[in-house]
Amino acid sequence: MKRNNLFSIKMRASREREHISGAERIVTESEISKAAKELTERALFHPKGKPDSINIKIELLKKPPINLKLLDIYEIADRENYTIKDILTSLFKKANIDVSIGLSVYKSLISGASPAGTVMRGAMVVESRTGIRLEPDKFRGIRASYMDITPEAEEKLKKIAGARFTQNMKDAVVLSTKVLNHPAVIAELCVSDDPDYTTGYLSIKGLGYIRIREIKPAGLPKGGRAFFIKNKLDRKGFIEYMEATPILINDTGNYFFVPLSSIISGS
Ligand code: PML
Repeated sequence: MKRNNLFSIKMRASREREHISGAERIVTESEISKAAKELTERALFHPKGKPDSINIKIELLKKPPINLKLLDIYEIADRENYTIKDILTSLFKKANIDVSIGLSVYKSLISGASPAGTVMRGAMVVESRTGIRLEPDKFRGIRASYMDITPEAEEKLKKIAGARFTQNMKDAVVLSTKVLNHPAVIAELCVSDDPDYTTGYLSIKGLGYIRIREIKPAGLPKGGRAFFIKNKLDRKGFIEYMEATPILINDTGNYFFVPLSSIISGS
């Protein structure tokens, strides 16, 4: 289906100024009301509680979105055979990320990566060899925004994921596909800050989105994202891409439920 005159619609919900949830869509004019209703309901019935403020922002996209194919999704079938440290160590090696830097980024995310020890609204941006953080505001971080998946591609994703499909996963793999498409990014690590959602992921350039069950203990209200980058970065262009360039996923890849060893040996 041809999709002209597209609108970005974003929801942000908070209570006593503290962020509870956020989500966004890219839709045609005729889809705006339905999408606004769905996003409002998501805000109202979020596991983190009732908001006292819901902000819905609707704007016409100034430029057409770039179409991308969704990353392939992997789920570690034998997760229970390993500690989280073993899994992250193997995956950081696979991603060419210095393991001690990777593990220290993971620890920052699960303890609150802002200088105040709170959850950041955006992502840490980390040089993969030095560990230097490059986001201009270390309280806020860099937020990937303006992305969605077409209804046709979402249907395909539901088919390949089956019972493993969740709304959180869909939003996350769409976001990660945008993030990994930037030439400087080699990987993205994510731990949800929702205390009940304990599945996270590491996406690796050239491989895909690797879902990691029990990436954190249940009940922990901490988490966040980290973008691992190569040593050189045009910061202005990077922020413009992450925060302002629209991306629309129009095709999906595969969903693999496989042992860790086969993910590590894949290319
Ligand atoms: C979030 O809460 O924003 C992160 C969701 C991570 C989803 C991981 C998955 O289920 O694949």
